[in-house]
Amino acid sequence: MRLASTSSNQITALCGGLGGARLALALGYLAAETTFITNVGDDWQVGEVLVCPDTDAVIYALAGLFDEDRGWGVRDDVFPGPRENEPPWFGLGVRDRQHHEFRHELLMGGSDLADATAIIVQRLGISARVIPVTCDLNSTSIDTSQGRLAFQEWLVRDRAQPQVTHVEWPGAAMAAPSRDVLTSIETSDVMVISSSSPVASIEPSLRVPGVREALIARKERGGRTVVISPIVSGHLPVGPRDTHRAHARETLMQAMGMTPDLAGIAEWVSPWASHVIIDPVDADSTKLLEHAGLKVSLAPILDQSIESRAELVAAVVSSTPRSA
Ligand code: FO1
Repeated sequence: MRLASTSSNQITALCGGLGGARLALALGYLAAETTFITNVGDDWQVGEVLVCPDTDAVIYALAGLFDEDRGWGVRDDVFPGPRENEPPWFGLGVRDRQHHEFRHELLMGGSDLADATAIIVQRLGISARVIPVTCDLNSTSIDTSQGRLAFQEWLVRDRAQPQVTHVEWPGAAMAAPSRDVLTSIETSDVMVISSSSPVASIEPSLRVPGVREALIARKERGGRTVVISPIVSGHLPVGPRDTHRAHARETLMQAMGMTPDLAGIAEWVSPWASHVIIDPVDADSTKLLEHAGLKVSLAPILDQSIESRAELVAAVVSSTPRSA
């Protein structure tokens, strides 16, 4: 399949970890002219080093290093076990740790998170721009039946089991968008939102002052903002990782008062998005999404074959939606 091309640097992606990595892989050569704005809600201090799972998933995917099976970290990495002062349940591979240590040096040397990320990206020979949405702290806090937990404690240590009463971003009001984030949202030809978890991966970025407003202004000007649906309701999760991800996504959506289905997605995105891509297995939800004012295209979302990825990207960049 031939993909429509865009002129230089005209795609901006607001993305989470796995969703961002999969988009980067699907975009192929178009990734080089894409700005990836990444979620920092999952960022987390492990011993001495700051780990940025969503930013790193995108970087690793762009560098051809991403472990697609695991859904995080570096492919073929080895895990020698935790060091002192590190949680035993959060594994850092050797290559992954080197990456965190390099970022740590840059941060200690006075770079902010965006500059450190740009240096890392350049060192890996990546042409795309990768910008953490903010250089300020904007961690996701999970209020549960067992008290307040950091996102990784809830997701990884406790396997998303504690009942969630509330999700919060205590740092959001004081966070400033990183340089070029708002301009990229305002000026790119195509804006694409790609995540497998709306609350964990996208909502933290929308809470950074100015980001949601920039998306709303873009929509009002008639700009194209395409959401790749984080939900494919016609597919049951396959295997324990997928089941865990789906359970976490649903739990967080419910805690935010969203219904964990395509109706919930429609309500969530319709104030700031113009288009939504759903998987062909969900074609019978087209009317529901159109009713929310969204233009709907059908393209394979979960299938990771070359053909399916090309079809997904064609739906993202095409100026006229493929009719559903
Ligand atoms: N997820 C796990 O389930 N177990 C881990 O030990 C783990 C370590 C880890 C290290 C670096 C990194 O970038 C991500 C890591 N993740 C791990 C994934 C991460 O917790 C989440 O999948 C993301 O935060 C969600 O986007």
